[in-house]
Amino acid sequence: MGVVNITPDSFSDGGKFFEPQAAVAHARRLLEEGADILDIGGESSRPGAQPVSEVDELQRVLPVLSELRDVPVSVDTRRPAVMRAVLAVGASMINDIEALTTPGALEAVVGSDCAVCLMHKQGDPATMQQAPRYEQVVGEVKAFLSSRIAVCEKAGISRERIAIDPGFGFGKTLEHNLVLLKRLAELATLGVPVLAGWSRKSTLGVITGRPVSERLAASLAAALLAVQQGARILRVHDVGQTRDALAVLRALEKA
Ligand code: 7PM
Repeated sequence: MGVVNITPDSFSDGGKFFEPQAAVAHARRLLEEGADILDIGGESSRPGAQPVSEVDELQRVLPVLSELRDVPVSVDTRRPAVMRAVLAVGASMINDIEALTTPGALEAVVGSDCAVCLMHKQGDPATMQQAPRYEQVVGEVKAFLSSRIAVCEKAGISRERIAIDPGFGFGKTLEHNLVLLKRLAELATLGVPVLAGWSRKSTLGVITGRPVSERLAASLAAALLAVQQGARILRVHDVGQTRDALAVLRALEKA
């Protein structure tokens, strides 16, 4: 899954893809590099990001989405009205960091055949990194995702449509993120594909001491480790390089 940011305050791209045409061009490049699906978002979930109005979010996402009707596109949004609007113009997946807990979100997706990504987070983006606390992080994340799968199925969203995500960096310390990565296979036992997003994240900055522009090697290492623990979808900025790293893993599996 290739990340296409359309937010002017996007943390790793400096807002340079805000113009719809630039975002579409970036999306096309990620597809050429081997992305199977693109994740586009008009509201930054970065801690401390400026809130974006619903109208602004739609004005950012819809022009890009309508240029990408021929390819699988996931839309990163928490708003039911945005979900309905993007599904009406052909979005393939809703990537919701709230795991469809917002009132009206389940109803917004149930009538379509889109895929959904249910992500775990603790707290809200503005404050979630201040003091994340868990008794047992893997058990709590797994129980939350399991209950959201059950709620979705009860609402009429079949399992085949669902992916789950522990939400690396979303209300998690370095240690929480590492335990979740080490034991990611335990989430895979829930029986739906696991999505992992480590690309360029600040946890990798803590581990390596490097700024966001220098986290490619660490991102590739984390991506491979996630796949070794059962991840099926990788949310990444650097699609071509991730493809190459995965090719080495695949070659090893065949040997
Ligand atoms: C700070 C925290 C800055 C997170 C930027 C981010 C994920 C996501 C994002 C993820 C799913 C980023 C992120 N991360 N959706 N959206 N899983 N499903 O690195 O890990 O772009 S935003």
